[in-house]
Amino acid sequence: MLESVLNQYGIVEKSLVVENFGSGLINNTWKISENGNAFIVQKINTNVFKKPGDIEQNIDLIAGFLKIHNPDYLFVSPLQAVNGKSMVYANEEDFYRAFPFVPGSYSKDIVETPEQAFEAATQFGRFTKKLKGIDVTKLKITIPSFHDLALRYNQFLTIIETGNKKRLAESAELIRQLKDWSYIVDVYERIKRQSTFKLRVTHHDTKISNVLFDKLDKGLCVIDLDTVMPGYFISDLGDMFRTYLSPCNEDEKDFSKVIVRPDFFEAITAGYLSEMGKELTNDEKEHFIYAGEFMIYMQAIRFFTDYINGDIYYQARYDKHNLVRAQNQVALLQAYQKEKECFTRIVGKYL
Ligand code: GN1
Ligand code: MG
Repeated sequence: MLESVLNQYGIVEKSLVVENFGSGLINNTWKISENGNAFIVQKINTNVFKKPGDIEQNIDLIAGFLKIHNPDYLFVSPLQAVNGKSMVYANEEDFYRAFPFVPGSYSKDIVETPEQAFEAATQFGRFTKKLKGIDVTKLKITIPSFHDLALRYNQFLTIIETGNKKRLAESAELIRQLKDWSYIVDVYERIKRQSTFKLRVTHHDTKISNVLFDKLDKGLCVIDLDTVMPGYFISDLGDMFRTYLSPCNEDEKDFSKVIVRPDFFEAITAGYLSEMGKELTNDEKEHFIYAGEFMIYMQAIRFFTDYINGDIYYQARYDKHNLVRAQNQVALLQAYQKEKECFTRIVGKYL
């Protein structure tokens, strides 16, 4: 299959080295190397991205805007296939696209140092800032209601009424805890009504593996732009808190290892605000710490809903994998909330 995709990009070299690349749960990604040249090829999950053409249009719109307004910004555009399109399909329904591999770049799955967190947060802040001025209403919504916490919460309420009774009975304590946090949804409902919260070009998947670093560990650019859509800054900032603060990720089963590191919180804050500090409104600044609660809570609900649904969205590698992920995120949110006073002091230094 991959061979026919590569052919459509005019790559026919026989001595290709094909490696799996990255650790995403949704799309499949490979690195293809041939004689010192390298490409990234990605298969789009069309169960999640129902209209892959929309992704292509968004990337074209962004690339066009940057070319005029910020030509020096490093933006990795998809490669054109022989037929001139940047997306090809094989098997009638599977969509693929390819990117040039940025020479000397590498990506990482784990944030090891506060400096790396600072670099990543600077990159995601810069991405939104460089796209200031674009008409966000022209961007396609590649996943409808993707970070709409109110909708996610309603899906959770529905599934706890209609889902698998045995799995629900075993999860009573977790459900109680998730319901106790419903005030996080109320805050979001208010945000949606406020004109003081701006819709900006938002990445919506700010995990560390979506940043390219150079050999000196400096951030180069952001990648994986499928979920770039209009959104609130709390999505991007909050997902960095969610994924960089703890030394372990959402798959960790030993929840005593799920802790939050204030020095990493400070690094994210400093990096993000170095780009976005002058852009945020006062109301947005007041929700800086809320961003983490918003994203961690939403992810807990999404994993749990999928677990009760029979693991149809997130690839589960073992029976209770999505339950463990949900419990892990609950532990993370508890640890996060314990540090709120400390976070308030840190944010006060930068805002
Ligand atoms: C998915 O596939 P990946 O790792 O880029 C998900 C994110 C979640 C994440 C949790 C389109 O991202 O929203 O935060 O898993 N992406 C989509 O690991 O649902
Ligand atoms: Mg992604």
